[in-house]
Amino acid sequence: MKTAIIGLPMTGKTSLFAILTGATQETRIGSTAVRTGVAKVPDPRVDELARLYEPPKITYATVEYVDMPSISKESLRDPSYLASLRVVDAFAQVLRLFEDETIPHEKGSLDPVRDLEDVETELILSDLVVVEKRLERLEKDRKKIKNPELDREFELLEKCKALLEENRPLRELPLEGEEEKRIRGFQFLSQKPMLYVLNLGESDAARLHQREKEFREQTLAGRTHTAVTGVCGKIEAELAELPREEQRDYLSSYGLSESALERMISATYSLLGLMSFLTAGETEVRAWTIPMHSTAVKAAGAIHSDFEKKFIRAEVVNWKALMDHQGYPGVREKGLLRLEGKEYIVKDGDVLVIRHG
Ligand SMILES: Nc1nc2c(ncn2[C@@H]2O[C@H](COP(=O)(O)OP(=O)(O)O)[C@@H](O)[C@H]2O)c(=O)[nH]1
Ligand SMILES: [Mg+2]
Repeated sequence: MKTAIIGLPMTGKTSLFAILTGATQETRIGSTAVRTGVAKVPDPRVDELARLYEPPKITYATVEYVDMPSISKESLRDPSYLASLRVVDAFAQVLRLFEDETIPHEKGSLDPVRDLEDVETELILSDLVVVEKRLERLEKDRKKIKNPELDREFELLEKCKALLEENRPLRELPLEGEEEKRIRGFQFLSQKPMLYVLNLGESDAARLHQREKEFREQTLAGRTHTAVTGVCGKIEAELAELPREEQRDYLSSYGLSESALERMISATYSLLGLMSFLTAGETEVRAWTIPMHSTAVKAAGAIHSDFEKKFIRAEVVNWKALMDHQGYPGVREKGLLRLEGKEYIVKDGDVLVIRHG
């Protein structure tokens, strides 16, 4: 899973990228380089299972973050900038709410809703150019050849155009059956699921969840495929400097129970409809990311394509049950280990053993 961190200049994108990925913060103002980093998905279930099995290898799920140079009319005309945006699964747009007179804001004042709308408009205009070009091409082709495929694509793009012209993002376009596949190839920017990251000042840290709630209810009402997480860049940067065992206390002194990374990941997972299952044993404890409502055979395929092809059945137990009974002999004895077939719908926190041919 790949998320691009986007937004206006001086909103805290690079700072957030550094917090999430542990990359060194070389804040080069106005930098045009695209940086990619990997964040481990914090997962207490993996930690606990690893304490039980003490395996030589512990593997967390990972998320890739891309630190994008600021978004603007100009940057959105740069083909390599566009290419970097097109390939990601989701955007995280940083909205600046922290005040700091020494750090100028491009628009001269703090207004997250305005910033959100301005960036949205740029994404919409960028998609509109693509749609119009393709429609022109299709119009010519349809005069030359009769092909129902072209007609359907034309109809779909006409719908896209109508929505974009209302200044609405393609995220909000209801898609039926085939259309989903047909539109995918375009990798439209305004269609990407959007996580808004409110970068709050320190004085707002204790009200972080309140600010999220207000934003969700007031600003995001009716905006489908969007989510919000509040972060306080300053606090998170200080947090990263602390030894692990002091981090929880530091967070809870601000009334927070999770770090920005944890909150951003869980918001992104639910925005994208993702979840994790686990595998655990003496050799490795590992978390795997799959779409919600995946079948056991699909989960097997996430581990190895051969497991999917030669799937026989899955042994399934909830991770907590496995912990409570200190391993497989215990859960077997209690009858908590279930045998499931191909069509079993895997649940978040299931520990799987795939039996395959
Ligand atoms: N006070 C304060 N300053 C911040 C915060 N986040 C970032 N900054 C500062 O704002 C400036 C721009 O940050 P940067 O992450 O480079 O922003 P970008 O242009 O969006 O990548 C830097 O001087 C940061 O130290 C924050 O939460 N609070
Ligand atoms: Mg930056």
